[in-house]
Amino acid sequence: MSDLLKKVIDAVVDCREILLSPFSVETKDSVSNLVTSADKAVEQRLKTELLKILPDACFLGEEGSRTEEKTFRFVVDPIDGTANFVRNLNCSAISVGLLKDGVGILGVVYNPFTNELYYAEKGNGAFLNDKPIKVSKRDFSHGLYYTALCIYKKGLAENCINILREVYQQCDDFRREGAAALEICRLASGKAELYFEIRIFPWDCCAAEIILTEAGGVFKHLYTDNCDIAAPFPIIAANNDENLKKLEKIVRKEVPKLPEDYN
Ligand code: LIP
Repeated sequence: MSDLLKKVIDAVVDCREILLSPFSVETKDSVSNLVTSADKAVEQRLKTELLKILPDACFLGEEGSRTEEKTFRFVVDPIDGTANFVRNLNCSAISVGLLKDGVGILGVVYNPFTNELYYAEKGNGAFLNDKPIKVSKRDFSHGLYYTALCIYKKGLAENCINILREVYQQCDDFRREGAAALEICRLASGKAELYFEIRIFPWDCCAAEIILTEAGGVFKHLYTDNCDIAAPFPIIAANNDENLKKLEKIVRKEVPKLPEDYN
């Protein structure tokens, strides 16, 4: 493990006590879009600590922290699965990805409630609690499909339901946990095979994308020529190329291009 990865992991795990302490809750632009004092405290702590570790980097956080663009960029979701966190469902994670020229080189996803620590560094494999992880070899018909119905833009739910209906007829079963970073790490650790989310933000999936690809999985941003590094996009992911292609065909049939009211 590189010194950089170890320092990033230490900074993430050091935020554990914030998530285990009392917090206050506010709503952002919709009743479902919550932010807590813990989200804000973790984001501020990580912005300080990560930029100490790598002063040449810039920072992009879900709760609004954003510094001037540089070659290296930390992309941080202080609490992925905030709605779960507010309800004490213990299915939330701190997610830190590091990009170099827009390409993922390091990812850490940490659920302090279950002490699950996923991490990866480009070219060095993926790990869960220091044990190597790999995607499964299951085919589509035996695949477990993770998806969401677009909580922050429920007008897109119909598309997601139509895709779910089609995938469900051809896969084994589906799951929804409400924390993209952890769900994508389920694919990386061989516990699930398929993932689609119609509208996800970079901080939700940046770290998990690196962990999944280092575990042998595949990940694809659809319809994106976004120059805005904080814009949402649709993603698909799978344990192998064959399953990804099958999933992509179903998705593109229902959503051939970005929907009109997407952003
Ligand atoms: C959440 C994601 C989840 C997605 C939700 C939300 P947040 O992240 O992890 O998978 O479906 O819309 O984006 O907002 O709790 O950090």
